[in-house]
Amino acid sequence: MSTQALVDSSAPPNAGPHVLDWVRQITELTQPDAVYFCDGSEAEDRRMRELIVASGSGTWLNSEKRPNSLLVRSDVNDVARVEQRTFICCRREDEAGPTNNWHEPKGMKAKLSALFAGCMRGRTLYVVPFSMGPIGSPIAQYGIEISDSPYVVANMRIMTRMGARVFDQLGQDGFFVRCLHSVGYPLIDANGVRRPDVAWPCNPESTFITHFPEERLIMSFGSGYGGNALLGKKCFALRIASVMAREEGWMAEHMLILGVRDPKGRKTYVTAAFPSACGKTNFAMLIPPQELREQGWEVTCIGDDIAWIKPGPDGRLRAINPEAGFFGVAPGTSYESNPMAMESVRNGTIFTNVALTDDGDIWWEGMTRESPAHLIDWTGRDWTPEAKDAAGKPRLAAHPNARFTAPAGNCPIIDPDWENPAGVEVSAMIFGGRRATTMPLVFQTFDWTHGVYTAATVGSEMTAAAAGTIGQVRRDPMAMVPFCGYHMADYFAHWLGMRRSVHHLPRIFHVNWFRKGADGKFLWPGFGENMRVLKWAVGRCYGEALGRETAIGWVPEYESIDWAGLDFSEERFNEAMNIDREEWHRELVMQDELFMKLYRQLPKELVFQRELLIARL
Ligand code: O2Y
Ligand code: MN
Repeated sequence: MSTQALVDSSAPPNAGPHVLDWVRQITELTQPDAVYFCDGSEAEDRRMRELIVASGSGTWLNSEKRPNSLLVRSDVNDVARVEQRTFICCRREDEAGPTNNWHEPKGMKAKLSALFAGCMRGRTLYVVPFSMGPIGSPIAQYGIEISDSPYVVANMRIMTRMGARVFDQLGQDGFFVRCLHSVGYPLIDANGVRRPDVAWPCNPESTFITHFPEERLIMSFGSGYGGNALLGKKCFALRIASVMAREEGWMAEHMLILGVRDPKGRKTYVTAAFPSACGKTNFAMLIPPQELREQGWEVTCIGDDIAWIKPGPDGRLRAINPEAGFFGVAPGTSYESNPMAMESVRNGTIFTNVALTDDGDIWWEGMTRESPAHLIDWTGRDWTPEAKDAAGKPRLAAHPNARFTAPAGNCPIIDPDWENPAGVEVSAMIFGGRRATTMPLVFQTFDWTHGVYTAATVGSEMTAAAAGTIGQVRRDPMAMVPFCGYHMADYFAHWLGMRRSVHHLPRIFHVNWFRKGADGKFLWPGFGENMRVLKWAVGRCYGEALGRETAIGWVPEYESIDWAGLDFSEERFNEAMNIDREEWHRELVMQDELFMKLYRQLPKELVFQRELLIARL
């Protein structure tokens, strides 16, 4: 069949000519056997899941324990985002900045065209129309992902608003981000010779995750996993959207959004940015301690990973979660650490690289205190608690980056306004990293500029503190280093510039749940107890909670934190809140490393902020 016939025979009547043109062009390039336009229906989802099972990578879970849920095992070489093969391809290298891998667009396109040529032979090309954010929202954006992976289709249906309604929204010429993806494993070669498929096709040697911000185009080749393949998430909602946001005066941030309902019934929305693997999903679904719940405190979840934030008609910042699901890390998630995440994965969930129990359910390290006596591990092998790897170390049943893809609507504490097209008003923003020393449990910055400086210098320790020295700190400003589609210094300037278009700026806080005492143990219990810090922060937004001015910002006194139900001594609190001048001087020297790297374009206000802090200390 001709390309034109392949596309036109399966296109829905509401797909615009600009959509069809692009699909024809990609069909011509990739040479699939069939083209299929996804409608987003339940029946279609069932077919996709059946295809995943038929491919050998998926297994239906016990339908009584996990209705409509799948376990999928990826190839062992395709298990995580691949930063070293992720590129920003804009015309000028200094637009991408020193924290991104840059490639000149023409050369990258040539390389990719060769890879994509014929790469879908023997496969079906799926056209996946999707919306990031509630369809019709003034903050939402649309995309179309072309992919040859049913796993991508099924995950995109959970993570985005996917389906034919998006074509109505696009009309005849509406803008959409072009997202092209292939697992890079054609079943027929250029000579027409066929090869059998494998359970999880991928092409790790030729993997490229590329972004063309000027064209609003994403091209991803060779990986079927997570952020490499579900292009709505990191690629679109952060790397491309950050560029769009800068040009259009809004913000695309690596932030969770939660709502805090206080005993007066007042609702306050807070966003928070922590680097990957710092417990963002746990904080987004926090259950306050019983004593605070009894007072009437409640947390609701809007999103666990990404926030799009725009000045509303009243000049206040309003945020949406552009996603519709959670792509959460499974290991460590339990009814103790995050009961709401556990409830969210009870049905309709796709689990990737977790272990399978003998009764057809899932398990991962940290899910229960005791591990089952027998499992099938994430690679499909028998597993017992005594299992060892080749080096004689205990063998993990689930991959450390094993994931669940669960609909956000499954979360019992999902906020009633999580799909409000107007978004929710942001009153506070919280930043934090994983710091064993230096950073107190919490402080409030003095103003927006000081807040931007604080967020721009967030970091996490890479190694534990050794005797007499401090572990090296990896800076991850606003937790955006892996996800900002342009120069980080210009990104800081954009943050500073938001002052001009926003009338009532959110309060900015810094937290550190990971400070350690002299005994090497965490000082702060974390998890639900973080509500006590959140309560203080919310109180600050209304001028109701007391703060003491210090060199680094406003801090709570022991009496300003609600300790109901927690035995936490003033001494321990003072340790967790200690501001040690020596440590801060070292911190400021280390911050210089980041500033030097970005110096040429760094807004001078941030340099002044650092000098002011030195003077105050
Ligand atoms: O390994 C991946 O592809 C996922 S990385 C990820 C997934 C969900 C939310 N956040 C992240 C992250 O790295 O920040
Ligand atoms: Mn993330």
